[in-house]
Amino acid sequence: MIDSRAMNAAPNTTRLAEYERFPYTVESVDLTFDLHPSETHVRQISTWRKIIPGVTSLELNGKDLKRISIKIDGELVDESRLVEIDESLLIRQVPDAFTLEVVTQISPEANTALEGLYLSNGMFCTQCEAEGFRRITYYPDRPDVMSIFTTRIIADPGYPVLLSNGNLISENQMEDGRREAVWQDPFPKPCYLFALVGGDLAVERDNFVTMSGREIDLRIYVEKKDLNRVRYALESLKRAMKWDENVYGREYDLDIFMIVAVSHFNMGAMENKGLNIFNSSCVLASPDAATDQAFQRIEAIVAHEYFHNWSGNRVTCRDWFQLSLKEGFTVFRDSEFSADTNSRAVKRIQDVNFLRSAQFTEDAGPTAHPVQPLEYQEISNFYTLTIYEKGAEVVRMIRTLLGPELFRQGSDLYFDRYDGQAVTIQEFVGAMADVSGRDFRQFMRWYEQPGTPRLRVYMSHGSATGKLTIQFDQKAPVIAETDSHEPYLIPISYQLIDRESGQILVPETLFELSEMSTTVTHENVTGVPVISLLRGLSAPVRLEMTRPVADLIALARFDDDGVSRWDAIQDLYIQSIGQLLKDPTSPVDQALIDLVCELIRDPQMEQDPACLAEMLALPQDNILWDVFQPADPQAILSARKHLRQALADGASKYWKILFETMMPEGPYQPEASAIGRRSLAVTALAYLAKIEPVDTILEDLFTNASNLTERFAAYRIARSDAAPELSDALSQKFLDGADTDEVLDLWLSTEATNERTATIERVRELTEHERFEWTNPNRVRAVLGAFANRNVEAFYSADGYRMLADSVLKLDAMNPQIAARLVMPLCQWARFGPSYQDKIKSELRRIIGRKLSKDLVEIVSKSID
Ligand code: B3K
Ligand code: ZN
Repeated sequence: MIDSRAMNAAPNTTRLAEYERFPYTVESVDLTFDLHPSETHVRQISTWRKIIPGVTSLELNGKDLKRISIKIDGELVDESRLVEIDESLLIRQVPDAFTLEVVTQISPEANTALEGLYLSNGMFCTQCEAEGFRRITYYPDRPDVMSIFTTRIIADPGYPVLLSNGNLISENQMEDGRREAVWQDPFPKPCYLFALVGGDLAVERDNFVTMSGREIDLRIYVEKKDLNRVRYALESLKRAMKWDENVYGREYDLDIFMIVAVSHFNMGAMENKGLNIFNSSCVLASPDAATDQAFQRIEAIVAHEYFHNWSGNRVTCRDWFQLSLKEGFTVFRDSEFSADTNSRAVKRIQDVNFLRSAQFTEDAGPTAHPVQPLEYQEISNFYTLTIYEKGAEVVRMIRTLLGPELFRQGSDLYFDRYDGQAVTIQEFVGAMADVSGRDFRQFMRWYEQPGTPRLRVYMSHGSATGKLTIQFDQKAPVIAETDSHEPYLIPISYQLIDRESGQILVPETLFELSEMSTTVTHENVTGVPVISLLRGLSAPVRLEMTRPVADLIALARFDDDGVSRWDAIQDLYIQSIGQLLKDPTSPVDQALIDLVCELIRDPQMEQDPACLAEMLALPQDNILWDVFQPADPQAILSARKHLRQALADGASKYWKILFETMMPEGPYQPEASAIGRRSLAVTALAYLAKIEPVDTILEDLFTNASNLTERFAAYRIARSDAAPELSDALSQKFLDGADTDEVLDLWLSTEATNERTATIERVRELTEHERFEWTNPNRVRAVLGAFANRNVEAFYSADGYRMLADSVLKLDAMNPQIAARLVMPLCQWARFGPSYQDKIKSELRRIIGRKLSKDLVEIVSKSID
């Protein structure tokens, strides 16, 4: 047996409690890059001043750097004054104020981790957040060291476009034929916001006039083949700029804003000052190469990165424990932007669904952590759903408690007070406290305690007296030890409606639960009251309440809150799946089928087809696995299929007409109402395919579609329900037409997940496909991420786990961040029944027995002892 602990020495832990200020200020940083694929030289000239007396040495960070020279005030520093351990370089006996000159050599083409400076399809690009700058030069790689950066880039003529942050100062042709560009960013920034791009790129330009009348030059740079797919992102950018002025009073500050699309990127995008770098899949869109969902994602991500210019860049994080300061707030901002731009109800349903299915799972599992974590080994592992999505929910609750006007005053105060500084979450909440006079001490537990609190609600109603009592009990998250848990302040929005008529009996009320248990009463309540709870999901808690079927039906029929209606029908689906798990032959409750038919017929629903589509979608596996513990994924899968079939049969007379009437006609428009109609039409077609052959419809739809959303739907439904010949033919045609990477990824993920053909063997074949690349995270996510997260049948088997573990090990040597993400489904073993657990754990043990990156060690060792 291999001693894993010996192979993977315990990595250093960084702790919030040990935060110390950096003892120097860096007044300016001048960087010169001499770009070359395998030997790039970086010269840093920076000026330093000591701010903490008594310190005599300077600690910098560096990783995988070839050190060429280090000079202080023009003098070479002798090796005897240098101590290099892990990722830190100590220079001893430095003066109180000095100029540092560092020359390093790096190899962008050897950089498959995609952190620091690397090559993507021959283009030089960077990713520095969180700790990538240390792969470029020796520097204090921490967000609280802010400086003014000037960047000179020199490159061969094969790289005509040379970009960095800020304003272009000069460009010139050098005598040796090479070219040079100099950029200067006048705003002090931490090095994680540094960016550089060099390549042969095409550009699309536009401009935006700000609220104070300044004209901003907007540019999107892409590989030449992609120039016809940038317009939508550019339009989205302008909408986001306008929205941030209108809603937050925030104006853009530089004269130029650039976005660059790159093919190889670890996440969605990066908010580098004035030079956002995007995963090409999050910026490129055209009707024939992006689905409706991709259009909406692109709009949201363009906005998110743009919003960071204030929430993240102008006011940044003191340390990485404050990550949610910028991420939670910015996700909240982008979700409100999407809600204002598209359909508010649908956006909120989608966000709530995502939070519950993914963040709640994380918050109950081995990597659960507070929104403001206390410690980490590898910060890259903390770009989590908790930091982003739960962080956004916490900001949403602040707005709910304060109301929109005070919240805006708080945000104005925050930006004003801390402009140009690196601050903490406490300072953000402090600004909200100052404008409102509210005491946020108890509220801060949302940032401090991990886990999802639970809410139980008991109601009693005297029909004779009209007295209604509602008891709200909060319970500690399942992962927290009850005795260490302090009660949360939970904003509970509720309303009471009459079960028969839907009439509002008690209008929407916001109750702040601060104790473990509180009872509220309402007098003179007539009728049969049904409670609509946590409206709009007013707090990120789990509702533990078995609600009578009749109540849920009333909520789904009548409630005026979209989330609450959707939640009610989801609860009915869950109860129905529970029945099927107990007795797979039991019939599905006719009341549920009648409800579905009624919702389809409801003229009000016709106004909001996207909402109806959400209500017709069954709960995701993750949600069901949480409810039916310990989970049996294969049994749950068949119960869910059974319910889907019963709904398809039960509402059989509606599917065809719904499909035919909902599919929008005319030129493709990626706007909310057309997207909603298409989404309902496709949902209906998928149900129709369960009750009768739809091959002709699918073939027609595939051939005549004016857009990728419809063509993709035809192929996807064919893959699960058409005759095998048509299914194979459409798969081949879809691949033949996949002339962009994004369409290829849709094909790869469908082939890796569809119910009929996505066996493990098929998944392996996909990794051997000529267009698959292990070094491109988008390809890896499309095949292996989709397989592990969305192909229950093939993945939840010994061979499935082995295949994922093999892939994780292979990837870890190239790109640790991606390996650490991909391994997650294995780390959730504790949710499953014993027959699953042992097989999963044995793969985890095999992984931990190898020499691993610190990213992967942290994740795997947290999930297995
Ligand atoms: N701030 C970046 C994420 C960087 C992740 C580094 N591992 C994108 C975003 O949230 O806007
Ligand atoms: Zn962000």
